[in-house]
Amino acid sequence: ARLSNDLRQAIIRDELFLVYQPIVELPHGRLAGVEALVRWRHPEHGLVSPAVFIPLAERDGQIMEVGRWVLEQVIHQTARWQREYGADAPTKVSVNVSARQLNEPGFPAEMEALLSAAGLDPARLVVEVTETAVLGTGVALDVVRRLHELGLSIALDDFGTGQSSLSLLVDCPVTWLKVDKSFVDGVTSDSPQAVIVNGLIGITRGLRMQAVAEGVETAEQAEWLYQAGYRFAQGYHFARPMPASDVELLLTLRD
Ligand code: G
Ligand code: G
Ligand code: MN
Ligand code: NA
Repeated sequence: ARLSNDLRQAIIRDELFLVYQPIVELPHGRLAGVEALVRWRHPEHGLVSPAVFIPLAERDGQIMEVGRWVLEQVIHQTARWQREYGADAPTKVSVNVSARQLNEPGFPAEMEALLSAAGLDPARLVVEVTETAVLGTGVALDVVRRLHELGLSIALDDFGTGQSSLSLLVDCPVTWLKVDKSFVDGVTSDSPQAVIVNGLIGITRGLRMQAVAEGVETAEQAEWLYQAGYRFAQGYHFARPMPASDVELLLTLRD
């Protein structure tokens, strides 16, 4: 309850901030995009993980304000990169959207208003949703379809760990399949996870989607994934989540 009250003040007191984790192209590791991840610097407890406060905010409804703040920040940052770096700007910026936001029928209109106010091309933005969030109700699937119609692309996050319904890949306009770290962790051993990660490449190819391997931590995993057909990856082996200014350093250093 304390933390929940504190979160109410966090936006006003400017305690939330965003970091961006590079998504890279294999095998060379060229920057393909970034994923925005929210952080909370609590005045007493220091950094509070979104793994703690996002579920909390989902339960008490504050996710609507937190989610809106995240979206505004991401859209402004992306528009600024587009203006200042043009063709060299991060091609795609991903933002995580929670179940509550997806169940808000007004969400696509809110998204459209924010994009047009910032003059941002919707094609720059990727909305990351989880299987569980989309499967909840008919509203969520409809909202996802409308976001796609606006020109945003959709990423299915943590794929394989939710209520993995393959029919979702049929019903939902998914462009990016983000294969969860828990599977990627097992690729270099003779494991069921390796078989699944291998198999998902065939599915994404056939369905004209792109697979992204999440949580890549070693060169061996990166090499294995490349050999298996993966062209996109994300993880500490390549880069940790970083402030926007560090992303700009990468942009100026890029080829
Ligand atoms: O960044 P980190 O690995 O600590 O994130 C932990 C969890 O919080 C992940 O599941 C991630 O998707 C989620 N998360 C991070 N930032 C956001 C955000 O801006 N919105 C939502 N809804 N979830 C986020
Ligand atoms: O649920 P989602 O995939 O959005 O969560 C992404 C989270 O995973 C972020 O909090 C990010 O900090 C974390 N992350 C990204 N790459 C790695 C990695 O290589 N190893 C570990 N342990 N965590 C990672
Ligand atoms: Mn994500
Ligand atoms: Na994920």
